[in-house]
Amino acid sequence: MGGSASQLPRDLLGEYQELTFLSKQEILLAHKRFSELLSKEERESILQKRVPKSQILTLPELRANPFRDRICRVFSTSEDGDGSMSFEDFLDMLSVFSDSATSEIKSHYAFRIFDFDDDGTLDRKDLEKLVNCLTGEGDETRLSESEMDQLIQNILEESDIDKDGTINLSEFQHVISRSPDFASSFKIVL
Ligand SMILES: [Ca+2]
Ligand SMILES: [Ca+2]
Repeated sequence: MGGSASQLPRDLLGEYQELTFLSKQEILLAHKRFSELLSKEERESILQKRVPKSQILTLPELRANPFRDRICRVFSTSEDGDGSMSFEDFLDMLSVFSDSATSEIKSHYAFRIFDFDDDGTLDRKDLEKLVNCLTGEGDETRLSESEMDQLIQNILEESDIDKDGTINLSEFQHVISRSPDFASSFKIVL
């Protein structure tokens, strides 16, 4: 690493510590990793720059995540909907996926990530995509149509308390609260 990378100003570091679940060390590491995604010239003004989604997805911690596209989409504040991230978007993402984030925050964002069409509720189509993300694209692991129907039926029976055929945020959080492993699995650590 050359010495030309810009430093994070002290007052901003303090502000980010207050606004996120991240420690000082985690913020500094995030700053380093984010600046490595920028060219030398861009590093001079890191806080004004956005990194394209394709670059963000080169991070091994995200590349391995089946929900990587949705994660970029949910945390990106880009008005073009292109999933590009500013440094603050990047910090928000790491904050939610950190060990210190509450499981309420985590489940709130998990819901948004799984809500593929961003309409505020998980319907059969969202659940189908969710299951496909988890099983992978391969023909061998993919569920047959009847297996998929059965699985979605089971998921809805478990979670759709008001029986309207979809899972809303509070129904989702209710299910998540019964699964103790969720918070520890919803994690990205640089
Ligand atoms: Ca939806
Ligand atoms: Ca419902």
